Amino acid sequence: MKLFVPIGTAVAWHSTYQDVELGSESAKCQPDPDRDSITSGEFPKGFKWSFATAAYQIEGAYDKDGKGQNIWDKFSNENNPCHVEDCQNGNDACKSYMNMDRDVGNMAKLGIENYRFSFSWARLCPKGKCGVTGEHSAAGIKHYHDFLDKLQAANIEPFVTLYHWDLPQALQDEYGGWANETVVDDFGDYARFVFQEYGDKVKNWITLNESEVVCDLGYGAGFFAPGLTGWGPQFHCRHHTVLAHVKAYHIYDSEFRARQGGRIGITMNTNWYEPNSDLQADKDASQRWMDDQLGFWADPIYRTGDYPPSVLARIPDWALPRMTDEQKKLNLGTADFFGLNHYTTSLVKDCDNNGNNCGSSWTGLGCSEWPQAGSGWLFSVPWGFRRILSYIDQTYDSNKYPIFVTENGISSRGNGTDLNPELDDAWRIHHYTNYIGQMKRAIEEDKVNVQVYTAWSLMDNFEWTTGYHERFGLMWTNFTSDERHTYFKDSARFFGRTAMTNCLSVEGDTSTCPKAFLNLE
Ligand code: GBH
Repeated sequence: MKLFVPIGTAVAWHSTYQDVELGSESAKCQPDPDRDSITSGEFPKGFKWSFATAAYQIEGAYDKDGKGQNIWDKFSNENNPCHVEDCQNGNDACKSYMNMDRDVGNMAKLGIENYRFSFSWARLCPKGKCGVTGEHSAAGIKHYHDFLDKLQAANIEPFVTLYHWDLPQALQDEYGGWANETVVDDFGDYARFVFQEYGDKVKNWITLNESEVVCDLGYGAGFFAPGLTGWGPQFHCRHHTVLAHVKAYHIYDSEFRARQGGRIGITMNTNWYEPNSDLQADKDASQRWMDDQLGFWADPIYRTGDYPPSVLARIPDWALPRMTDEQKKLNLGTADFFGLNHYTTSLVKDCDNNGNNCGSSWTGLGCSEWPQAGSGWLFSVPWGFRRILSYIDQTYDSNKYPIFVTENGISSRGNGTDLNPELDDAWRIHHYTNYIGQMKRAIEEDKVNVQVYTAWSLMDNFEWTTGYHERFGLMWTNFTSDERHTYFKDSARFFGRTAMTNCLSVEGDTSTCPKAFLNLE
Protein backbone atom coordinates (compact mmCIF):
# COMPACT_ATOMS: atom_id res chain seq x y z
CA MET A 1 0.00 0.00 0.00
CA LYS A 2 1.30 3.43 -0.87
CA LEU A 3 0.50 5.79 1.92
CA PHE A 4 1.99 8.83 0.32
CA VAL A 5 -0.36 11.29 -1.30
CA PRO A 6 1.27 13.91 -3.52
CA ILE A 7 0.17 17.38 -2.55
CA GLY A 8 -0.94 19.44 -5.53
CA THR A 9 1.58 19.20 -8.30
CA ALA A 10 4.45 18.97 -5.86
CA VAL A 11 6.94 16.23 -6.33
CA ALA A 12 6.99 13.54 -3.66
CA TRP A 13 8.62 15.02 -0.61
CA HIS A 14 10.07 11.95 0.69
CA SER A 15 10.58 9.28 2.93
CA THR A 16 9.08 7.97 6.08
CA TYR A 17 5.54 8.32 4.85
CA GLN A 18 6.34 6.94 1.43
CA ASP A 19 6.29 3.14 1.51
CA VAL A 20 9.21 1.48 -0.15
CA GLU A 21 8.57 -0.87 -3.02
CA LEU A 22 10.00 -4.30 -2.43
CA GLY A 23 11.70 -6.38 -5.06
CA SER A 24 14.79 -4.38 -5.88
CA GLU A 25 17.06 -6.48 -7.99
CA SER A 26 20.09 -4.68 -6.70
CA ALA A 27 23.16 -6.81 -6.06
CA LYS A 28 23.02 -5.27 -2.58
CA CYS A 29 20.09 -7.55 -1.74
CA GLN A 30 22.36 -10.58 -1.80
CA PRO A 31 24.20 -11.78 1.31
CA ASP A 32 27.74 -10.46 1.60
CA PRO A 33 29.75 -12.23 4.33
CA ASP A 34 32.29 -9.47 4.56
CA ARG A 35 29.61 -6.81 5.01
CA ASP A 36 27.27 -8.90 7.16
CA SER A 37 29.58 -10.64 9.61
CA ILE A 38 29.91 -9.57 13.24
CA THR A 39 31.91 -10.79 16.22
CA SER A 40 31.53 -11.07 19.97
CA GLY A 41 33.49 -8.84 22.26
CA GLU A 42 33.61 -5.96 24.67
CA PHE A 43 32.68 -2.33 24.13
CA PRO A 44 34.85 0.63 25.10
CA LYS A 45 34.99 1.29 28.82
CA GLY A 46 32.26 3.72 29.89
CA PHE A 47 29.96 2.87 26.97
CA LYS A 48 26.34 3.40 28.06
CA TRP A 49 23.36 1.09 27.53
CA SER A 50 19.90 2.49 27.90
CA PHE A 51 16.18 1.96 27.38
CA ALA A 52 13.81 4.53 25.87
CA THR A 53 10.15 5.44 26.18
CA ALA A 54 8.04 8.58 25.65
CA ALA A 55 5.47 10.20 27.93
CA TYR A 56 2.43 9.88 25.69
CA GLN A 57 3.23 6.28 24.82
CA ILE A 58 3.48 5.01 28.40
CA GLU A 59 2.10 7.38 31.04
CA GLY A 60 -1.67 7.26 30.63
CA ALA A 61 -3.33 9.40 33.32
CA TYR A 62 -4.26 11.70 30.48
CA ASP A 63 -6.46 13.94 32.64
CA LYS A 64 -5.04 13.30 36.09
CA ASP A 65 -3.76 15.91 38.51
CA GLY A 66 -4.52 18.87 36.31
CA LYS A 67 -2.69 17.76 33.18
CA GLY A 68 -3.70 19.80 30.13
CA GLN A 69 -4.81 18.25 26.87
CA ASN A 70 -2.18 17.74 24.19
CA ILE A 71 -2.46 17.20 20.43
CA TRP A 72 -2.22 13.41 20.75
CA ASP A 73 -4.94 13.33 23.42
CA LYS A 74 -7.22 15.12 21.03
CA PHE A 75 -6.15 13.33 17.86
CA SER A 76 -6.34 9.79 19.25
CA ASN A 77 -9.76 10.42 20.79
CA GLU A 78 -11.35 11.70 17.59
CA ASN A 79 -13.75 9.09 16.30
CA ASN A 80 -15.10 10.41 13.05
CA PRO A 81 -12.97 9.12 11.49
CA CYS A 82 -10.56 7.44 13.88
CA HIS A 83 -6.91 8.18 13.31
CA VAL A 84 -5.63 5.18 15.25
CA GLU A 85 -6.10 1.54 14.38
CA ASP A 86 -9.23 0.13 16.08
CA CYS A 87 -9.91 3.60 17.47
CA GLN A 88 -7.41 3.07 20.27
CA ASN A 89 -5.93 5.96 22.24
CA GLY A 90 -3.22 6.70 24.79
CA ASN A 91 -5.59 7.64 27.63
CA ASP A 92 -4.29 4.84 29.85
CA ALA A 93 -1.39 3.35 27.88
CA CYS A 94 0.98 1.48 30.25
CA LYS A 95 -0.22 3.51 33.25
CA SER A 96 3.38 4.37 33.99
CA TYR A 97 2.26 7.55 35.74
CA MET A 98 1.00 5.43 38.63
CA ASN A 99 3.47 2.55 38.28
CA MET A 100 6.83 4.23 38.69
CA ASP A 101 8.19 1.48 40.93
CA ARG A 102 7.32 -1.18 38.38
CA ASP A 103 9.26 0.58 35.62
CA VAL A 104 12.28 1.48 37.72
CA GLY A 105 12.30 -2.02 39.24
CA ASN A 106 12.32 -3.67 35.82
CA MET A 107 15.32 -1.64 34.70
CA ALA A 108 17.16 -2.23 37.93
CA LYS A 109 16.62 -5.99 37.68
CA LEU A 110 18.09 -5.95 34.20
CA GLY A 111 21.09 -3.97 35.34
CA ILE A 112 20.35 -1.05 33.03
CA GLU A 113 21.91 2.15 34.32
CA ASN A 114 20.51 4.73 31.89
CA TYR A 115 16.95 5.61 30.94
CA ARG A 116 15.69 7.92 28.22
CA PHE A 117 12.13 9.18 28.74
CA SER A 118 10.23 12.35 28.00
CA PHE A 119 8.44 15.00 30.02
CA SER A 120 4.84 15.76 29.18
CA TRP A 121 4.75 19.50 28.49
CA ALA A 122 1.02 19.78 29.28
CA ARG A 123 1.50 17.91 32.57
CA LEU A 124 3.88 20.64 33.71
CA CYS A 125 2.22 23.64 32.06
CA PRO A 126 -1.36 22.66 31.19
CA LYS A 127 -1.87 25.48 28.68
CA GLY A 128 1.62 25.27 27.25
CA LYS A 129 2.77 28.57 28.76
CA CYS A 130 5.66 27.95 31.15
CA GLY A 131 6.90 31.53 31.52
CA VAL A 132 6.60 33.40 34.81
CA THR A 133 3.00 34.37 34.11
CA GLY A 134 2.04 30.90 32.86
CA GLU A 135 0.04 28.29 34.74
CA HIS A 136 2.18 25.56 36.32
CA SER A 137 0.88 22.29 37.75
CA ALA A 138 2.29 21.50 41.17
CA ALA A 139 1.24 17.86 40.93
CA GLY A 140 2.86 17.45 37.52
CA ILE A 141 6.07 19.05 38.74
CA LYS A 142 6.15 16.79 41.78
CA HIS A 143 5.57 13.71 39.65
CA TYR A 144 8.81 14.08 37.70
CA HIS A 145 10.72 14.95 40.88
CA ASP A 146 9.48 11.75 42.47
CA PHE A 147 10.35 9.77 39.38
CA LEU A 148 13.85 11.26 39.11
CA ASP A 149 14.42 10.52 42.79
CA LYS A 150 13.45 6.90 42.28
CA LEU A 151 15.82 6.63 39.33
CA GLN A 152 18.60 8.09 41.40
CA ALA A 153 17.94 5.68 44.24
CA ALA A 154 18.22 2.84 41.73
CA ASN A 155 21.43 4.29 40.29
CA ILE A 156 19.88 4.95 36.86
CA GLU A 157 21.01 8.03 34.94
CA PRO A 158 18.21 10.02 33.25
CA PHE A 159 18.27 11.20 29.63
CA VAL A 160 15.27 13.51 29.34
CA THR A 161 13.55 14.44 26.10
CA LEU A 162 11.67 17.73 26.33
CA TYR A 163 9.43 17.11 23.35
CA HIS A 164 8.28 13.71 22.13
CA TRP A 165 5.32 14.85 20.00
CA ASP A 166 2.81 15.93 22.66
CA LEU A 167 2.28 19.66 22.08
CA PRO A 168 -0.19 21.26 24.49
CA GLN A 169 -3.45 21.53 22.56
CA ALA A 170 -3.88 25.11 23.75
CA LEU A 171 -0.90 26.17 21.61
CA GLN A 172 -2.30 24.37 18.59
CA ASP A 173 -5.64 26.10 19.07
CA GLU A 174 -4.17 29.51 19.78
CA TYR A 175 -1.81 29.88 16.85
CA GLY A 176 -1.41 26.63 14.90
CA GLY A 177 1.32 25.01 16.97
CA TRP A 178 4.59 24.23 15.19
CA ALA A 179 3.45 25.97 12.02
CA ASN A 180 3.65 29.35 13.78
CA GLU A 181 6.87 30.96 14.94
CA THR A 182 5.38 31.86 18.34
CA VAL A 183 6.04 28.25 19.28
CA VAL A 184 9.76 28.99 19.33
CA ASP A 185 9.37 31.34 22.29
CA ASP A 186 6.93 29.07 24.06
CA PHE A 187 9.29 26.14 23.69
CA GLY A 188 12.10 28.33 25.02
CA ASP A 189 10.03 29.21 28.10
CA TYR A 190 9.18 25.54 28.63
CA ALA A 191 12.86 24.57 28.33
CA ARG A 192 13.99 27.28 30.76
CA PHE A 193 11.35 26.24 33.26
CA VAL A 194 12.41 22.60 33.06
CA PHE A 195 16.17 23.32 33.30
CA GLN A 196 15.50 25.53 36.31
CA GLU A 197 13.31 22.95 38.03
CA TYR A 198 15.17 19.72 37.25
CA GLY A 199 18.65 20.70 36.12
CA ASP A 200 20.25 19.56 39.37
CA LYS A 201 18.97 16.04 38.75
CA VAL A 202 19.21 15.78 34.97
CA LYS A 203 22.52 16.09 33.11
CA ASN A 204 21.46 14.85 29.67
CA TRP A 205 18.88 16.87 27.78
CA ILE A 206 17.37 16.06 24.38
CA THR A 207 15.38 18.99 23.06
CA LEU A 208 13.25 17.43 20.32
CA ASN A 209 12.58 13.88 19.24
CA GLU A 210 12.37 13.31 15.49
CA SER A 211 11.22 16.71 14.26
CA GLU A 212 10.99 15.17 10.81
CA VAL A 213 8.11 12.98 11.98
CA VAL A 214 6.47 15.84 13.88
CA CYS A 215 6.38 17.99 10.76
CA ASP A 216 6.11 15.60 7.84
CA LEU A 217 3.47 13.37 9.37
CA GLY A 218 1.75 15.86 11.67
CA TYR A 219 1.77 19.00 9.53
CA GLY A 220 2.51 17.68 6.02
CA ALA A 221 0.84 14.34 5.40
CA GLY A 222 -1.69 14.61 8.23
CA PHE A 223 -1.35 11.01 9.47
CA PHE A 224 -0.16 12.11 12.91
CA ALA A 225 -1.41 14.78 15.31
CA PRO A 226 -2.49 17.48 14.70
CA GLY A 227 -3.42 16.11 11.26
CA LEU A 228 -2.59 19.11 9.07
CA THR A 229 -1.48 18.94 5.44
CA GLY A 230 0.47 20.96 2.91
CA TRP A 231 3.94 22.24 2.21
CA GLY A 232 3.31 25.52 4.03
CA PRO A 233 2.59 24.01 7.46
CA GLN A 234 5.11 21.22 6.91
CA PHE A 235 8.12 23.39 6.15
CA HIS A 236 7.21 26.14 8.55
CA CYS A 237 7.03 23.44 11.19
CA ARG A 238 10.43 22.09 10.13
CA HIS A 239 11.92 25.58 10.27
CA HIS A 240 10.49 26.27 13.72
CA THR A 241 11.81 23.00 15.15
CA VAL A 242 15.32 24.06 14.17
CA LEU A 243 14.84 27.49 15.73
CA ALA A 244 13.24 26.02 18.86
CA HIS A 245 16.15 23.66 19.39
CA VAL A 246 18.64 26.46 18.89
CA LYS A 247 16.78 28.66 21.33
CA ALA A 248 16.68 25.97 24.04
CA TYR A 249 20.38 25.26 23.52
CA HIS A 250 21.34 28.89 24.02
CA ILE A 251 19.14 29.19 27.10
CA TYR A 252 20.88 26.18 28.61
CA ASP A 253 24.28 27.35 27.54
CA SER A 254 24.02 30.90 28.84
CA GLU A 255 21.79 30.49 31.88
CA PHE A 256 22.40 26.99 33.27
CA ARG A 257 25.45 25.21 31.94
CA ALA A 258 28.00 26.79 34.26
CA ARG A 259 26.01 25.86 37.35
CA GLN A 260 24.49 22.56 36.23
CA GLY A 261 27.21 21.14 34.01
CA GLY A 262 25.02 18.94 31.82
CA ARG A 263 24.85 18.19 28.11
CA ILE A 264 22.20 19.11 25.59
CA GLY A 265 21.49 17.92 22.06
CA ILE A 266 18.76 16.94 19.61
CA THR A 267 17.60 13.55 18.34
CA MET A 268 17.03 13.01 14.65
CA ASN A 269 15.58 9.97 12.92
CA THR A 270 16.95 8.67 9.71
CA ASN A 271 17.09 5.58 7.59
CA TRP A 272 20.31 4.75 5.84
CA TYR A 273 19.76 5.52 2.16
CA GLU A 274 21.89 3.18 0.10
CA PRO A 275 22.19 3.84 -3.64
CA ASN A 276 20.41 1.06 -5.50
CA SER A 277 23.30 0.85 -7.95
CA ASP A 278 26.69 2.42 -8.57
CA LEU A 279 25.21 4.91 -11.05
CA GLN A 280 26.02 8.48 -10.10
CA ALA A 281 22.35 9.45 -10.44
CA ASP A 282 21.40 6.88 -7.80
CA LYS A 283 24.16 8.12 -5.51
CA ASP A 284 22.95 11.70 -5.94
CA ALA A 285 19.37 10.64 -5.23
CA SER A 286 20.49 8.90 -2.03
CA GLN A 287 22.29 12.03 -0.94
CA ARG A 288 19.18 14.13 -1.54
CA TRP A 289 17.24 11.71 0.59
CA MET A 290 19.81 11.96 3.38
CA ASP A 291 19.56 15.74 3.08
CA ASP A 292 15.78 15.67 3.41
CA GLN A 293 15.59 13.49 6.44
CA LEU A 294 18.80 14.18 8.34
CA GLY A 295 20.71 17.09 6.81
CA PHE A 296 17.76 19.42 7.21
CA TRP A 297 18.45 19.48 10.99
CA ALA A 298 22.02 18.23 11.13
CA ASP A 299 23.52 20.72 8.65
CA PRO A 300 22.30 23.86 10.46
CA ILE A 301 23.26 22.51 13.88
CA TYR A 302 26.44 20.52 13.20
CA ARG A 303 27.93 21.58 9.88
CA THR A 304 27.08 24.88 8.18
CA GLY A 305 24.37 26.76 10.06
CA ASP A 306 22.11 26.49 7.03
CA TYR A 307 19.90 23.98 5.21
CA PRO A 308 21.51 21.62 2.68
CA PRO A 309 21.81 23.15 -0.81
CA SER A 310 19.66 20.39 -2.32
CA VAL A 311 16.81 21.34 0.01
CA LEU A 312 17.11 25.06 -0.74
CA ALA A 313 17.13 24.28 -4.45
CA ARG A 314 13.87 22.38 -4.28
CA ILE A 315 11.77 24.03 -1.58
CA PRO A 316 10.52 27.52 -2.42
CA ASP A 317 10.77 30.25 0.17
CA TRP A 318 7.00 30.65 0.53
CA ALA A 319 7.10 27.23 2.18
CA LEU A 320 10.51 27.30 3.84
CA PRO A 321 11.74 30.61 5.25
CA ARG A 322 15.43 31.26 4.60
CA MET A 323 17.90 31.53 7.48
CA THR A 324 19.38 34.99 7.93
CA ASP A 325 23.14 35.36 8.38
CA GLU A 326 22.57 36.03 12.03
CA GLN A 327 20.47 32.89 12.41
CA LYS A 328 23.11 30.80 10.66
CA LYS A 329 25.67 31.92 13.22
CA LEU A 330 23.31 31.19 16.08
CA ASN A 331 22.51 27.72 14.71
CA LEU A 332 25.97 26.35 14.23
CA GLY A 333 27.44 24.25 17.00
CA THR A 334 24.33 24.17 19.16
CA ALA A 335 24.72 20.65 20.55
CA ASP A 336 26.99 18.62 22.79
CA PHE A 337 26.13 15.31 21.13
CA PHE A 338 24.48 13.91 18.02
CA GLY A 339 21.26 12.04 18.92
CA LEU A 340 20.30 9.37 16.41
CA ASN A 341 17.20 7.22 16.15
CA HIS A 342 17.80 4.55 13.56
CA TYR A 343 15.67 1.60 12.54
CA THR A 344 15.93 0.65 8.89
CA THR A 345 17.52 1.06 5.46
CA SER A 346 16.15 1.82 1.99
CA LEU A 347 17.70 1.52 -1.43
CA VAL A 348 17.32 4.63 -3.54
CA LYS A 349 16.94 4.87 -7.27
CA ASP A 350 16.79 8.06 -9.26
CA CYS A 351 13.47 8.84 -10.87
CA ASP A 352 13.98 7.04 -14.15
CA ASN A 353 15.79 3.92 -15.12
CA ASN A 354 18.17 5.58 -17.51
CA GLY A 355 20.57 6.86 -14.94
CA ASN A 356 19.65 10.49 -15.63
CA ASN A 357 19.78 12.70 -12.64
CA CYS A 358 16.22 13.96 -12.43
CA GLY A 359 17.04 16.41 -9.73
CA SER A 360 14.10 16.13 -7.42
CA SER A 361 12.38 12.80 -7.66
CA TRP A 362 13.43 9.35 -6.56
CA THR A 363 12.12 6.00 -5.51
CA GLY A 364 12.66 4.13 -2.26
CA LEU A 365 13.15 0.43 -2.71
CA GLY A 366 13.55 -2.56 -0.44
CA CYS A 367 14.82 -6.07 -0.92
CA SER A 368 12.32 -8.91 -0.72
CA GLU A 369 15.12 -10.74 1.10
CA TRP A 370 15.02 -8.34 4.06
CA PRO A 371 13.17 -9.62 7.14
CA GLN A 372 10.16 -7.42 7.82
CA ALA A 373 9.14 -6.42 11.34
CA GLY A 374 5.63 -6.10 12.70
CA SER A 375 5.63 -2.54 11.33
CA GLY A 376 5.18 -2.11 7.59
CA TRP A 377 8.04 0.38 7.31
CA LEU A 378 10.62 -1.59 9.25
CA PHE A 379 13.04 -4.06 7.68
CA SER A 380 15.95 -5.51 9.59
CA VAL A 381 19.07 -4.44 7.68
CA PRO A 382 21.94 -4.46 10.20
CA TRP A 383 24.72 -3.41 7.81
CA GLY A 384 22.88 -0.14 7.14
CA PHE A 385 23.42 0.79 10.79
CA ARG A 386 27.21 0.68 10.39
CA ARG A 387 26.93 2.80 7.25
CA ILE A 388 24.75 5.51 8.77
CA LEU A 389 27.07 5.76 11.79
CA SER A 390 30.06 6.09 9.53
CA TYR A 391 28.25 8.64 7.31
CA ILE A 392 27.44 10.77 10.37
CA ASP A 393 31.03 10.59 11.54
CA GLN A 394 32.35 11.66 8.15
CA THR A 395 29.78 14.39 7.60
CA TYR A 396 29.42 15.83 11.11
CA ASP A 397 32.53 14.67 13.02
CA SER A 398 31.73 12.31 15.87
CA ASN A 399 34.88 13.34 17.73
CA LYS A 400 33.45 16.78 18.08
CA TYR A 401 29.86 15.57 18.49
CA PRO A 402 29.77 12.08 20.02
CA ILE A 403 26.92 9.97 18.72
CA PHE A 404 24.24 8.91 21.17
CA VAL A 405 22.04 6.24 19.64
CA THR A 406 18.80 7.27 21.30
CA GLU A 407 16.57 4.61 19.68
CA ASN A 408 16.92 1.33 17.83
CA GLY A 409 14.61 -1.65 17.96
CA ILE A 410 12.08 -3.90 16.25
CA SER A 411 8.38 -4.70 16.51
CA SER A 412 6.15 -7.73 16.41
CA ARG A 413 2.54 -7.74 15.41
CA GLY A 414 -0.18 -10.15 16.45
CA ASN A 415 2.29 -12.56 18.04
CA GLY A 416 0.90 -13.82 21.31
CA THR A 417 -1.96 -12.58 23.44
CA ASP A 418 -2.11 -11.19 26.93
CA LEU A 419 -3.10 -14.67 28.12
CA ASN A 420 -0.28 -16.26 26.18
CA PRO A 421 2.38 -13.62 25.67
CA GLU A 422 5.21 -14.16 23.25
CA LEU A 423 8.22 -14.05 25.56
CA ASP A 424 10.55 -16.29 23.58
CA ASP A 425 11.54 -13.71 20.98
CA ALA A 426 14.73 -15.21 19.57
CA TRP A 427 14.11 -13.28 16.33
CA ARG A 428 14.30 -10.01 18.26
CA ILE A 429 17.54 -11.10 19.96
CA HIS A 430 18.87 -11.86 16.49
CA HIS A 431 17.95 -8.35 15.32
CA TYR A 432 19.60 -6.66 18.32
CA THR A 433 22.68 -8.85 18.13
CA ASN A 434 23.27 -7.93 14.51
CA TYR A 435 22.58 -4.21 14.89
CA ILE A 436 24.77 -3.99 17.99
CA GLY A 437 27.41 -6.06 16.20
CA GLN A 438 27.42 -3.64 13.26
CA MET A 439 27.68 -0.71 15.66
CA LYS A 440 30.70 -2.46 17.18
CA ARG A 441 32.28 -2.64 13.74
CA ALA A 442 31.63 1.09 13.22
CA ILE A 443 33.40 1.80 16.51
CA GLU A 444 36.31 -0.57 15.96
CA GLU A 445 36.89 -0.49 12.21
CA ASP A 446 35.59 2.95 11.20
CA LYS A 447 36.66 4.67 14.45
CA VAL A 448 33.24 6.24 14.94
CA ASN A 449 32.76 7.79 18.36
CA VAL A 450 29.51 6.20 19.58
CA GLN A 451 29.00 6.53 23.34
CA VAL A 452 25.43 5.47 24.06
CA TYR A 453 23.12 2.77 22.70
CA THR A 454 19.43 2.90 23.55
CA ALA A 455 16.90 0.16 22.92
CA TRP A 456 13.38 1.15 21.93
CA SER A 457 11.59 0.22 24.04
CA LEU A 458 11.57 -0.70 27.71
CA MET A 459 8.07 -2.11 27.29
CA ASP A 460 5.29 -2.55 24.75
CA ASN A 461 3.41 0.74 24.57
CA PHE A 462 1.10 2.97 22.54
CA GLU A 463 2.63 2.81 19.07
CA TRP A 464 0.97 5.97 17.71
CA THR A 465 -1.40 5.27 14.81
CA THR A 466 -1.09 1.51 15.16
CA GLY A 467 -2.12 1.70 18.80
CA TYR A 468 -1.27 -1.40 20.83
CA HIS A 469 -0.97 -3.66 17.79
CA GLU A 470 2.76 -3.26 17.26
CA ARG A 471 4.98 -4.30 20.14
CA PHE A 472 8.48 -2.83 20.38
CA GLY A 473 9.06 -3.72 24.02
CA LEU A 474 11.75 -5.83 25.60
CA MET A 475 9.13 -6.29 28.31
CA TRP A 476 5.69 -7.63 27.40
CA THR A 477 2.93 -5.33 28.63
CA ASN A 478 -0.39 -6.94 29.48
CA PHE A 479 -2.84 -4.27 28.30
CA THR A 480 -5.90 -6.18 29.48
CA SER A 481 -4.81 -6.25 33.12
CA ASP A 482 -5.82 -3.25 35.12
CA GLU A 483 -2.35 -2.97 36.65
CA ARG A 484 -0.62 -3.39 33.28
CA HIS A 485 1.55 -6.27 34.42
CA THR A 486 4.86 -6.59 32.59
CA TYR A 487 6.96 -9.66 31.82
CA PHE A 488 10.54 -10.10 30.67
CA LYS A 489 10.91 -11.24 27.09
CA ASP A 490 14.07 -13.24 26.32
CA SER A 491 15.36 -10.16 24.52
CA ALA A 492 15.26 -8.22 27.81
CA ARG A 493 17.55 -10.80 29.40
CA PHE A 494 19.82 -10.64 26.38
CA PHE A 495 19.98 -6.85 26.59
CA GLY A 496 20.53 -6.88 30.34
CA ARG A 497 23.42 -9.31 29.91
CA THR A 498 24.93 -7.19 27.16
CA ALA A 499 24.72 -4.07 29.30
CA MET A 500 25.97 -5.67 32.48
CA THR A 501 29.02 -7.18 30.83
CA ASN A 502 29.45 -4.29 28.37
CA CYS A 503 30.01 -7.10 25.92
CA LEU A 504 28.19 -8.57 22.93
CA SER A 505 27.78 -12.34 22.78
CA VAL A 506 26.99 -13.40 19.26
CA GLU A 507 24.62 -16.38 19.16
CA GLY A 508 26.30 -19.57 20.22
CA ASP A 509 29.44 -17.89 21.53
CA THR A 510 29.42 -18.00 25.33
CA SER A 511 33.14 -17.85 25.84
CA THR A 512 34.14 -14.28 25.07
CA CYS A 513 32.11 -12.18 27.50
CA PRO A 514 32.41 -12.17 31.27
CA LYS A 515 29.55 -13.81 33.12
CA ALA A 516 26.61 -11.63 34.09
CA PHE A 517 24.62 -12.16 37.24
CA LEU A 518 21.05 -11.36 36.38
CA ASN A 519 18.55 -11.95 39.08
CA LEU A 520 15.22 -12.21 37.27
CA GLU A 521 12.00 -13.80 38.38
C1 GBH B 1 10.30 6.27 16.62
O1 GBH B 1 9.99 6.70 15.32
C2 GBH B 1 9.59 7.11 17.66
O2 GBH B 1 10.49 8.04 18.24
C3 GBH B 1 8.93 6.30 18.72
O3 GBH B 1 8.06 7.11 19.44
C4 GBH B 1 8.24 5.12 18.10
O4 GBH B 1 7.47 4.39 19.01
C5 GBH B 1 9.31 4.24 17.52
O5 GBH B 1 10.10 4.93 16.62
C6 GBH B 1 8.77 3.01 16.79
O6 GBH B 1 8.00 3.40 15.69
O7 GBH B 1 2.69 5.86 9.42
O8 GBH B 1 3.42 4.24 7.79
O9 GBH B 1 3.71 6.58 7.39
C7 GBH B 1 10.64 5.98 14.27
C8 GBH B 1 10.39 6.62 12.91
C9 GBH B 1 8.58 7.58 11.74
C10 GBH B 1 8.75 5.25 11.79
C11 GBH B 1 7.11 7.47 11.35
C12 GBH B 1 7.31 5.10 11.39
C13 GBH B 1 5.45 6.18 10.29
C14 GBH B 1 5.25 5.37 9.06
N1 GBH B 1 8.98 6.45 12.53
N2 GBH B 1 6.87 6.25 10.61
S1 GBH B 1 3.65 5.52 8.37
